[in-house]
Amino acid sequence: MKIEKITLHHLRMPLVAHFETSFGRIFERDCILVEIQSEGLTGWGECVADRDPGYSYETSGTAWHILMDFIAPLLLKQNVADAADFQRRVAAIRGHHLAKAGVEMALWDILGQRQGQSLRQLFGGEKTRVEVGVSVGLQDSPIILVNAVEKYLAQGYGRVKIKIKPGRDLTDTAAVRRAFPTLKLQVDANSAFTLETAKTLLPLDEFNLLLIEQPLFEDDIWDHARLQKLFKTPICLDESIISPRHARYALEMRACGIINVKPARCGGLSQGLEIHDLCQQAKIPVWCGGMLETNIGRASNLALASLANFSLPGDISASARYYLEDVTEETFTLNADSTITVPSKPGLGITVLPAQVEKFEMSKVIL
Ligand code: OSB
Ligand code: MG
Repeated sequence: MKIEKITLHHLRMPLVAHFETSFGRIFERDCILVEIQSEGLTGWGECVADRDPGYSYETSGTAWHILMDFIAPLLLKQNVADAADFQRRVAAIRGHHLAKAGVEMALWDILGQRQGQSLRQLFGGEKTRVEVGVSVGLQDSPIILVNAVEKYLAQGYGRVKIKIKPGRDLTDTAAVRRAFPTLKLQVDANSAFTLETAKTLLPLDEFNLLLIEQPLFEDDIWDHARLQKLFKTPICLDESIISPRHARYALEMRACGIINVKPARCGGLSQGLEIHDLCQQAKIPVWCGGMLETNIGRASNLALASLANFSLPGDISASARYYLEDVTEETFTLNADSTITVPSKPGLGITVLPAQVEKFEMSKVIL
């Protein structure tokens, strides 16, 4: 693919309701849409770096800089064969996985369109509908949390994740478990505990949770291994897995029983696919995490989650859970069996609406 033009769009999307994690509360979600023109085709990608460096050190600001000043110049006027070729070209740029992943997604979109194949087909995914759940942020009280969960259950979600942080862990989880004794339930701490403070979470073992996500520091696979020995409930790593290599470390150290695959965190869909395969061989289940994406990133997540070893429900909710208005013609809705249908049209299988992009655009640059 000859890369003729790259346009970056910095968007700020108002969320339908605020979203709070252990690192903060947001009312709007930033992202950078990467639009690539190649031989008569347009590919779209979504860089999920947020305004603040809460989840990751990357922000929409750093990603903009890396995309504009380092990644784009390596690609413009070049003939990029595929995702592997792209990764070779940007290998000298250290880190900045979220920035790289936004571009890789757009390249996959073009590749699929060229070959008349959906991303699911390109990836060899076998499922045409994927099981999904909803990630519920921290609420102002356990009662409000139970009400929020109830609202999502009424919408048909069959699996719920709640966010926890020190002081808002056992009581919140107990309240939800008491209200919904058989619900598929899991918790996510987003690195808010230490090896010492995480010992206060031991009673979580009595709540029949699917998993406990990322209790400790993002760079601390070793302490997660020590912590996993204390818990019956599988620990699931999110922030710690920044490459297939880190996935291998975690498996070899038995630091977790489950991995949350977010391709962006690992530098792109190709790394997400590698981690899927690695875990499949090791008989470790994976599931697809979410970053409050627009429908562009959601289409990509659905295609990835169609692979066989994505055997737990993903954090891929219906469009309406996130935004009142999105940037594509398509709207993703929840099927009655708590699944979402994987796009089947070539590439990402979505049509971006330029007027919608413009509506939420903070800045734009054409390279
Ligand atoms: O840790 O999984 C996380 C959103 C932003 C940053 C980190 C996380 C999340 C979520 C939301 O949990 C999942 C979704 O997109 O629905
Ligand atoms: Mg997480």
